[in-house]
Amino acid sequence: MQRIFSGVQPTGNLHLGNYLGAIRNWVRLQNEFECIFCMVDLHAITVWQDPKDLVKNTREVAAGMIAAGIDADKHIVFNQSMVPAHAQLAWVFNCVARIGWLNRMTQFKEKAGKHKENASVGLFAYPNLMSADILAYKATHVPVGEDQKQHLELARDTAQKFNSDYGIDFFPQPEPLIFGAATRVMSLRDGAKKMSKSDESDYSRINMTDDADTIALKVRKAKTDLFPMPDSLDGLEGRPEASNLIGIYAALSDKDKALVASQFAGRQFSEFKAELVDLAVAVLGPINTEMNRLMDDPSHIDAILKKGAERANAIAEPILKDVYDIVGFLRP
Ligand code: AQP
Repeated sequence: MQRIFSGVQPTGNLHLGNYLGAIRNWVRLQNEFECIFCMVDLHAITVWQDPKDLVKNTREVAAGMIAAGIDADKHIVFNQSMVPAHAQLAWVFNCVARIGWLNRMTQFKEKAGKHKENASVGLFAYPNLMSADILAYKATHVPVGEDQKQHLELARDTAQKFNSDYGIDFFPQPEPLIFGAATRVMSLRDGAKKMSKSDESDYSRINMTDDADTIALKVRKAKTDLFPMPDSLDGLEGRPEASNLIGIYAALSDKDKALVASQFAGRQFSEFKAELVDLAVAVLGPINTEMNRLMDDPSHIDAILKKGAERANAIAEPILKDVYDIVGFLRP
């Protein structure tokens, strides 16, 4: 069976973008693939995290995934730091990948901002750790949002260079799985920025922990323009906020965006927003309830993660050992 690896950073505020762009797709892939889902806590600390929050957020992401429908009995759910092979293989890849490759990564440029010299070395080397995440399991497929496509290309290049440096066909070329409509959910305050956990404004996103009233308030306050709803996608040109809200409605209802535009053609945004609230609450409400139930029992979540880490280790450790043999590390 083909194998998927994918991860979420436990950086708090798991949101609708993470759900529509990632977690919901993973739920749908569970029948076709052997899946490995990871709370990537090593990635999270590339930007400083409060240690107590990191623990809490790791459990919260696990709860969110399971509440959304990830089957942790059938598939592997764990946190990255519990499996040493990620960091160990990342070091090997630090020595395989080229600085020039990493210099081209747009996410580093965005996240480091103007003060690149002050960014952590980890933030720069982040893509090599991501390559290790995938290749430590010889994953064949990686579901990625638009924002991660470039990193996956780098993982493919790294796999290929490792194979050619050592003259062995060892790592597969992982294939991207890119999904439709909601691959990029934008901020509710600014249609040009992606919805993000780290956005300072809580009104920029719908969190998976938000209750119905909070969702309603955030959707009502979401930025729009003064024009009525268009009757086709052409009418969304230059209207990023309107386009985003229609995209969210389409993704939540599993409909085509053009169909949603025609459904609401000519109506006021206030009417559309009321229907969007109902839809968002209907989809997220049951997940929210289940997430809260799971988070009431942290020891249960910890037990799931521990078992997941054991299963992940059982796959990754032999692959790492082979890598160490290939590169010539003596293991007496
Ligand atoms: N706005 C988004 N729309 C669609 N998909 C998104 N993802 C993230 N934001 C959106 C997808 O969610 C998965 C997990 O993302 P991540 O936790 O690895 O980190 P990120 O991409 O950096 O997400 P955030 O929310 O913006 O976090 P911060 O603020 O901490 O950087 C990925 O598959 C991602 O594509």
